This record gives sequence, C-alpha cells and structure tokens, in this order.
Amino acid sequence: MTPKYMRAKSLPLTDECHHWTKIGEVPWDLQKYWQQRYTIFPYYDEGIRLTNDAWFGVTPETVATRIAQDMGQIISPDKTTLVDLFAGVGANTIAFAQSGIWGRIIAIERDAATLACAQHNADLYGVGDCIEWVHGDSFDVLKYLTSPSAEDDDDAAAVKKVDVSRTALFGSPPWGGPGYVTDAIFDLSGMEPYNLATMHAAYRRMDHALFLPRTSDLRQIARLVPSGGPKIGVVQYCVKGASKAMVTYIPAQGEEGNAVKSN
Ligand code: MGP
Repeated sequence: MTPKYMRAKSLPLTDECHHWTKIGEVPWDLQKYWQQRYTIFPYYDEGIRLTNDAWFGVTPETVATRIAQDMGQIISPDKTTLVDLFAGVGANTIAFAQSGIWGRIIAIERDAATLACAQHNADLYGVGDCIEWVHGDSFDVLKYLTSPSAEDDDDAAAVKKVDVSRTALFGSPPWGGPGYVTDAIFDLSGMEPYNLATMHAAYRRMDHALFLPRTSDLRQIARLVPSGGPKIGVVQYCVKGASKAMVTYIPAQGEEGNAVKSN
C-alpha cells in the first residue's frame, strides 16, 4: 500500500541551514558559489538560508523566473497543478509561485534541513503560504499523489491527490555533483542517483520539464519519444551569455508513446 503523505508544517531551521555573511565562514569548496550569491538570490542579505549541498544545484533567480514564464507558455494551459519534484532550497518553487500561473503548487523535498530552508526562503519572498510542502522521496510522493483513493481525501491533513490530466511536473534532480562539467557530452544514462530513463518512466503520463546539464546528450532526450510522437522542446538558459543548464519540456505520453491529447 502506498504510504499517506501529510502537508509538511514549517520545519525548524537547523545548524545545517546556513546564512553565511563572511567568506571565512564558507567551506573552501563552496566559496565559488557563495561569491555568486547575489546572482543566485538577489535578496540573499534578507536572510536566505541554504544547506551545503544546495549551493551546487540551486537555480539562479533570473533563470528560475524565466523557466517559470516558459512553463506557462510551453506546458498546455489546461494544466493547473504543478509539482516541483526536487524543491531543494526553493529557488524554482518560489519563481513558480511568483508567476501566478498555477492554481496549486506542490513542492517535494526529501531532506528535512533543505526543506526547512525552502520554506524559510519562500516566506521571505512572501509566497510560502501558496505552496503545499511535502517531506518525502519524490518518486514515492508522486505515486501517492497520482493513485486515486477517496479515503485519503477525507483526511484533512493529508495532501490531496492530483488530477493527472491537469498536472505538470518540474524536476531539477541532482546531477551527481559538479563533476558533470568534465564531460564534453553528458551521458544522461549515467546520471546519479536517478538517470533519465528512471525519471521519464515515472513522469511520462504527465507533461514534465527536466532541468539538466547544459551538455546533456540530446540524442538520449530525443529517443524518449518514438518518431512521429509528440515534440520535445529544449531550451538553454544563460546568465551573462553563458549557459547554466538546459530544460527539456516533454509532453505526456500514453502507453504506446503517443501524445496524450489535452482538453
Ligand atoms: P556550475 O556547475 O557551477 O557551472 O552550475 P557554472 O556556474 O557554469 O560554473 P563555472 O565554473 O563555469 O562558473 C551551473 C548551474 O547548474 C548552476 O547554476 C545550477 O543551477 C546547476 N546545477 C549544477 N549542479 C551540479 C546541479 C545539480 O546537481 N542539479 C541541478 N538540478 N542543478 C545543478
């Protein structure tokens, strides 16, 4: 039986939720990222918190804002719920909430300290209350959200299920650390801990957007849909003229790989 998931209340900030103000406080391997703190979070000084691991993967605010706008344009307008599968410290989730496009935003994060940072940061941006936070493994939570069961909907504290036909997914997964830059073409089949095939298998029933290394192998992405199937979009997102990452926009598919028609 799929476990039931409750909406996560505001989790407490812990010793892992840092707001560094001087370079001397920052571990040497994170100093490069801390130097870019105002590109990542222009309101950093308001008290933005990050866990150590979050510095490697957090989306800079201009990129997050642009992705949020593009999601509204590229994903079909009948989608009203957005699930942010790897919320991290909240950069993308905040931008989705600020876009005002979605009737419902569910943000999932597995690590309690990271989720506490995301909730805190979203509150600083004044959008914390617009987001349903879920503490758990996103693959398990997604199974729960998409498996209909009326009895869970009677439980006021449980996260309400989603209507698959009206839901889009956004995934900014771990890429296996910053080492990805050494590959001229990044092999998405070797991405750790979740590779492209694993994610696509879990997400394919819904429109989904994946935030991936800028050098990702486009042939592997193209192979996700059969020829003649729905079109996949790929957008490179740049800061000061240099790509930071690409997002691939993948339409929902039925069992045969054909596009699922939107209403
Ligand atoms: P980067 O790897 O530090 O490259 O991150 P950059 O900034 O070009 O480095 P430089 O040495 O050229 O200055 C680029 C972007 O990739 C970051 O802004 C993050 O948004 C994103 N990113 C990096 N990593 C390692 C991850 C990851 O593991 N997961 C996700 N989702 N995004 C990541």
